[in-house]
Amino acid sequence: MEKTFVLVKPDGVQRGLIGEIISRLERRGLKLVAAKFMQVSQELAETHYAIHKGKPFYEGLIRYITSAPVMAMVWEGPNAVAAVRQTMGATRPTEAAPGSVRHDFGLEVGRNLTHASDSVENGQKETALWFSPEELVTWGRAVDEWVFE
Ligand code: IDP
Ligand code: MG
Repeated sequence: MEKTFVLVKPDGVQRGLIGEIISRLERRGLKLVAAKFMQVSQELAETHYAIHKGKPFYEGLIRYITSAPVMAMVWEGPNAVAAVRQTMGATRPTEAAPGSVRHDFGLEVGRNLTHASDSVENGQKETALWFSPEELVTWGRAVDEWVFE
């Protein structure tokens, strides 16, 4: 089953939106397989966002993601990568679809509340970066057959 890596960023944590965001993913039918509340180190932030190094917003992005704790998670489901990106909404909150997290709770791209992997490959890479294999829980959920065809 496809997995994707998700972060509730520091603004989402500070604003008390961890539960709201988890609730939306649960309600959608996605399955939680790992979760960790943590302070992000400078090193982890730089590795995670290496692809953005050199961009004008990079320094601010690193400051943002290390400014307060985050909730790091891995979610599983059919098309989990696309489903979670859709639930979060477009990168810029003013372009995010109504009903998405970034639309419903955000205004600025630099305070857009969440991260979600943008491909299956990056989902695997980011999961391996943020979690050790033992931290991923394989479990059967009673409603699985009513959510997964
Ligand atoms: P994504 O989070 O939707 O995948 P990316 O383009 O990968 O978006 O950018 C990573 C993060 O960098 C964004 O979520 C946002 O927090 C920040 N970011 C992207 N573009 C800008 C910008 O123009 N100004 C400030 N921050 C930005
Ligand atoms: Mg991205």
